[in-house]
Amino acid sequence: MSRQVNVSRTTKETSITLTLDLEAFHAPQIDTSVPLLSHFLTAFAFHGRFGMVLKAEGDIEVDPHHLVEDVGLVIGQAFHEVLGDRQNITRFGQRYLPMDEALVLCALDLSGRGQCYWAPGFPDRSINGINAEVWPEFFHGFARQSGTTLHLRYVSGDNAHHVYEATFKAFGRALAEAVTPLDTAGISSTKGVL
Ligand SMILES: [Mn+2]
Repeated sequence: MSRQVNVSRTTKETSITLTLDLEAFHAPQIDTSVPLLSHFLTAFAFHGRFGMVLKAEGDIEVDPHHLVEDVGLVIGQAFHEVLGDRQNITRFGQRYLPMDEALVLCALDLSGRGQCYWAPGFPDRSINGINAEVWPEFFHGFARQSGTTLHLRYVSGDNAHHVYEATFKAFGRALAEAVTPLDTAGISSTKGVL
């Protein structure tokens, strides 16, 4: 089964191209021009075992906000397209993920209804000049464009880098579970449609 898709999106603020392959994992090739975002997305792709080639540039001199949000939208669009009618997928995924003192929970449902529930408590400290408020924007963008019910919860952690890296890893593992094909044919819904 081939589950590969190419997505590109260009606006006056950002230009992004992505190749996503759910069947052929390779070392992530991520270049977003925001090294911290590239670092977190590499962790996401690696731990999700997603084949990802991502190139993104934008008006980061204004604020990395546009780029981070738009990368979330493009990754969300790629999952939306690659899953098609969402036949034969596990649908739900969840992961508690520790990184040293940090602990984060991600639980998600490839429901077709895009909404991110970002629980309070995540550190509001910036990392290397990147304001913490950009990170929920990534997940809101992904959830909206992919049609995913996405819950993210801060459990513990003092170090903002640990907390946000754990969040991206938890997201990768939970999403990997949800996209895993089912042995039994059909849609994972009693309504018969997602
Ligand atoms: Mn790190």
